[in-house]
This record gives sequence, structure tokens and C-alpha cells, in this order.
Amino acid sequence: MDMLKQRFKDKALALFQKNREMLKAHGDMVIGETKVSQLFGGMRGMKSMIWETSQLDAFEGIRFRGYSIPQLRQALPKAEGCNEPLPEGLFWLMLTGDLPTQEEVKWVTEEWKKRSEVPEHTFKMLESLPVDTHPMTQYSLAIVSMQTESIFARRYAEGLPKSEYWDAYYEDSMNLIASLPRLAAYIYRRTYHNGEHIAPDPSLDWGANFAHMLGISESPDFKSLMRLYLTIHADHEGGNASAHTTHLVGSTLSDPYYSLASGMNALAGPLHGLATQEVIKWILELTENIGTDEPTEEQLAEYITETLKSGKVIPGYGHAVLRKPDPRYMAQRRFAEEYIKDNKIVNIVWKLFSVVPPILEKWKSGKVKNPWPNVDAHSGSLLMHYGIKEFSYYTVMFGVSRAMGVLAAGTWSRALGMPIERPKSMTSEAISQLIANATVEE
Ligand code: HAX
Repeated sequence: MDMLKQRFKDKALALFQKNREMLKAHGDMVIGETKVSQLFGGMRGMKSMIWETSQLDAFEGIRFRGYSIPQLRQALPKAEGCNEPLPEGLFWLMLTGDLPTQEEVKWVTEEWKKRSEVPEHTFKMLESLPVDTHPMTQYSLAIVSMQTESIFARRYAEGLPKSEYWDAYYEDSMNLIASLPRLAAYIYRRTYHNGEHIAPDPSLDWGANFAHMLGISESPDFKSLMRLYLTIHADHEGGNASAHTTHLVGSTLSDPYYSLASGMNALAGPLHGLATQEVIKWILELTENIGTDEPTEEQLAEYITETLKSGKVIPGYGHAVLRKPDPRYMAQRRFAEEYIKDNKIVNIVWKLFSVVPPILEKWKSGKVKNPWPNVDAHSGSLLMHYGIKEFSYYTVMFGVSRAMGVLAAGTWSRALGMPIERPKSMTSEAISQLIANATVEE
């Protein structure tokens, strides 16, 4: 058994036992209560699932196994000459709960290289699609097409016992994550660079190799950005749409390929991961409409108000849980301040940070609960700066990172024996009836 799998097994068996005892003693304890407004309001704040790999606080932001993003930047192993963390280290942390050593991270890098092959039929399938197919459609279809390789599906058909589900899920997750940079880069080069593909460089780590295969190989800073980007987008606890979808589909014992593709389809929504493309699209339209790429705060304020009045959202702003600027936004801003000098789009992103929140705070009589930027408000401007100008592609990059979090969490779900999800739905009529009964009782 490989060293990561062994470490996971020890941790998972211990937690499985501990949870069994906890459930026996406290299974009837009530946690929170459900309000009618939550049933109609997208289940905001309803506690409904177990997610081991990260936890989100409305004010502090995301913590991965207890570590904030600035702490991870300090604590996770790094590539030589780079100050940003290696995403492989975050995967190890999410899976085991322990910070990895430099050697352990190196092991993950090498292991993912060995597992990085994409089946030939996946490339053929991609080639059969019109070249202007949205990159997220290509990405999702490609992941499903690789399901032919699922060890979980094969072993399940052969009679895999429940106690070993996690083992097969781990194998698929490792294979899938390992192959995603190659797959995602292939989609980029086929869609935007006449199918001129770039072979992987076996000397590079997972994030740097992605940067290389995209074709931005000359810049060491872009490799650093990719390591940071792939680290901070990986996980945002279990309730966000891509994580929850992957979790739900996995609970039916659909294998990791089906589950991840489903999660990626959720990520492709404009209120979720597609916001990263929407932000840049909106900023470019803004510069065109205003007629300058150095707009004043007054011009920005006017444009923002127009966008809102036309019934659209300001992409990259607001959040279902967060109530302060997203630490993932702040991490990218810190990167830009350190590495990028005077980029027009980055400057607009920073100006929007001062102009958007006061407008959103007043909009619809203060209905917007969080006027601050989320992760997507900054990411596209960094990618643009380094030459990835095709914003329709950005969500695929988000999806490469998100795979680490949702598949690590999925491996935990199988190890903890999580059952098929089946919450209770209600009709509006049933709720009216409950309200009527409660009013009579009063
Ligand atoms: N612009 C305009 N209106 C906004 C808004 C924004 N950025 N953010 C929230 N609102 C509106 C909502 O549409 C809602 O209006 P209605 O009651 O008329 O429907 C009202 O304010 C209350 O919403 P909320 O409770 O503050 O926010 P929600 O939890 O309902 O929604 C969203 C959270 C992220 C979907 C929302 O803030 C939004 O649409 N933001 C813009 C899109 C975006 O950036 N999405 C990415 C989020 C992060 C992420 O998942 N990244 O992948």
C-alpha cells in the first residue's frame, strides 16, 4: 500500500470508530433548526452533511484542516525558488489532516506523474466536438469519457465490500487529479491555439507542468501563480454547489469520474465558478463602453449602477456564506502587488474593490448580504496578465483545482461509510398547512 493511502487508512479507520461511538451516544442530539425561509432560500446555513477537508467561517474565510490561506503559504512545502505553496501539499493535508514534509510532497508529485495518462479515446472524443464548444462542456464530457478507466466501477461490479469502497475511490481520485492538467491544457490548446499541443515536462511539479502545457512556460512567475491558484481554489467546505453536487452524486456510489463531472457542471453556472469568466467579460465591456481602460471611480460607479439597474448581478461580488472580503481574493491581490506592476485590468480590479461595496450596500435597501469581492473578482485579471486572455477558459482552471478538494472529501465519505443522500422536500401547500396548524395552536 502506498504511503499516502496507508496514512489515510489509519486516520480514516480511527475516525470511523470514533464517529460510531459518538453516534451511539449522541445520535439524537439536535443541531440547529430549520426555518421556512431556509426551505425557500437555497438551504442557507442548514447543517446537513459531514465534510472533513475544510471549513468556512463567514468572517475568517476558509480554513483547510484548521489552516488559513496565509498560514498555508507559510507552512506548506514549496518548489525551489518559489514562495507559493505546492498544491500537492494541500491535497496531502486535506486527505490526512497532517502537514506534509517536503519528501512527502515530492512523493505526491512523482506519483501523479506516473498516473497522468489520458486515454486516447478521450482526445478522440474531444476532437469530434466543434472547436467553439465551451471549454467547460469539453472538460465535463472529457471527464465522463475517462470513466472507462474507473477502478471503483470495475471493482464494485466484481463485488467490492463496503469496507473497501474508499480504497478504490482513492485510486480513481489519484488517477483523475493526476491527469487533469494534461486534459485541461489539451482543451486550451485545441480551442485557442490551432491544436498545437505541448508535451508534459516530466521534470516539473503538477502546477508548473500545467503552466508549461498551457504554453506559458517562459515565465517562472506564472508557474508560481499556478501553484497558488491551484491551492486556493481547491476546497470551500461542502455546501457550495460544485462540492455538494460531487458529494451527492458520489453518495449513490457513482464513481469519482461521474461525480466529479457532475460537480464541474455545477461549477459552470454563472452564480458559481463561471463568475471568473463573467468578471473579465464585464470589465472588458466596461472599458469598451466607457471608452477608456483607466476609468475614474465616478465612471465605474455609474457603470456599476447601470449594470444593477438592468437586472444583472455584479460578477465577483457577494457570497452565500462570506461576510467580508474573500481571503482567496486577498491572496491573489497580494500576489499581484508582489509580481505585477501597473497592469490596467488589475488596476480596475483594485479600484472596483473601493467602488462596488458602498453601492451594493445600498442596493435594494441593503438586501445584498455581502458587498465584498469573492475569489472570482481577482483571478481572471492575473491570468490575463500572463497571457491567458481567453476568459471562457477560466472556469476549467478553477475546475482542475476544485477536483482536489471534492475528491479528497469523497474519499473520506466512502471511508466513513456515508449513505446515499435523501433529504426531505416539501410542497408550498404542505408548508402553508403547517403554518395554519401552528397559528391555530397559538
Ligand atoms: N450583484 C447584484 N445583486 C446581488 C449580488 C451582486 N453581486 N449579490 C447578491 N445580490 C442580490 C441577490 O441576487 C439577491 O437578490 P434577490 O433577492 O432579488 O434575488 C439579494 O442580493 C440577496 O442575495 P444574498 O443573500 O446577498 O446572496 P445569495 O446568497 O442569494 O447569493 C451569490 C450569493 C454569490 C450567488 C450572489 O452574491 C451573486 O450572484 N454574486 C455575483 C455572482 C458571483 O460572483 N458568483 C460567484 C460566487 C463565489 C463562487 O461561488 N465562486 O465560484
